[in-house]
Amino acid sequence: MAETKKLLRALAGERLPVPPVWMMRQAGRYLPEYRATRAQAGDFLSLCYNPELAAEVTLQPIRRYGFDAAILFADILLIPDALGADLWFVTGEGPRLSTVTSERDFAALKGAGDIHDHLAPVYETVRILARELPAETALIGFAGAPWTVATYMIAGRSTPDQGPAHALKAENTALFEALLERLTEATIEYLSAQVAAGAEVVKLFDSWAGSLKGADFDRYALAPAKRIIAELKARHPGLPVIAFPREAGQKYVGFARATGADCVALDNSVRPEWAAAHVQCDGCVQGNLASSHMVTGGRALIAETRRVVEAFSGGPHIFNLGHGITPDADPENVRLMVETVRSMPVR
Ligand code: 1CP
Repeated sequence: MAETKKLLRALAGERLPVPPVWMMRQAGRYLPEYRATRAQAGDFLSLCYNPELAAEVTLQPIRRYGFDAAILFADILLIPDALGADLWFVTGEGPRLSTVTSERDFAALKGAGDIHDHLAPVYETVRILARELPAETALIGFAGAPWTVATYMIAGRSTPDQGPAHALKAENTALFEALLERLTEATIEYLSAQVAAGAEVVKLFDSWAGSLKGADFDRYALAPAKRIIAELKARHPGLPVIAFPREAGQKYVGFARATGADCVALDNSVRPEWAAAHVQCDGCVQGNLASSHMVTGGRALIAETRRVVEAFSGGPHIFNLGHGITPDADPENVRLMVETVRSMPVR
């Protein structure tokens, strides 16, 4: 049967007259219905581990906007939680974790194969979504890439420059690499279980890849992605993978080829015209409207949305933002973006 889901067609390398569209953090605080369900769950982590409510918030933006893809509602920090780190969220500030900076901390972590009991509610969310999503909507599972997750585990919180992780990498390389290895294995286990539960695509978020330079980027961003993708594709032949080495800059060139990713997601620090010439030549790209337009709206939103669609119109493209939508965004601007993408003259 010919594939009918537009997202899967783009990921298979097809250039579509109208690109599929979805949005990072599309289930989130800018939506009043999300805030209501989160209040019902009590707090953010309880929402992540409640399959019915997590499925509900995943579906909310699909009902509202008819996006071509739904992304599982969960968080990249559920892996450290499942490995036995303490995790909590401080309202208005973000995540806090117990830190891993010594051999003793590392020895207390669970093995990669021991995460599934803890993460069973997430797999149940995927099963509910696979059942309830409209036939034309693709289901994306995800995990954080090992480097990005390690930056939170080492620092115990979000850091502007990933300083503590860079310090451990320099001062105790063996421990740092052991942590990345554990995370690589756990990520393979976690994503593989999401696929078994019904995820049709997986995305690897390396949000802090941009702070790895030169050989460090190849060793700690590119190599783990390559290994995760190879193992997932061995276990699930034909599984499409989106990689997001955020702020990789010049390192976006050749990243898909080097890692085996079917698509690279672009942040908005790269010009779409440049990326069309240097990245899209290897296959599908995703991106890359600045999320600030979801706050400001108006003619600039329309003009920049058209510019992104135009720039990538020569090849396979998935329309998205360059990073997650922010809580201060206006839901009506999201509608304007989707309408603009879908009402452009057919190419
Ligand atoms: O208060 C709230 O309700 C929580 C806000 C929130 C949300 C909606 C957090 C806390 N996580 C999420 C969900 C989430 N996180 C999804 C769900 C699906 C969707 O996109 O709709 C996804 C894919 C993520 C991924 C995620 N979490 C990333 C990678 C993508 C990115 O934004 O770069 C990262 C870095 C996180 C960590 C995280 N989770 C939440 C916060 C506040 C943070 C820290 C972010 C930072 O360090 O700046």
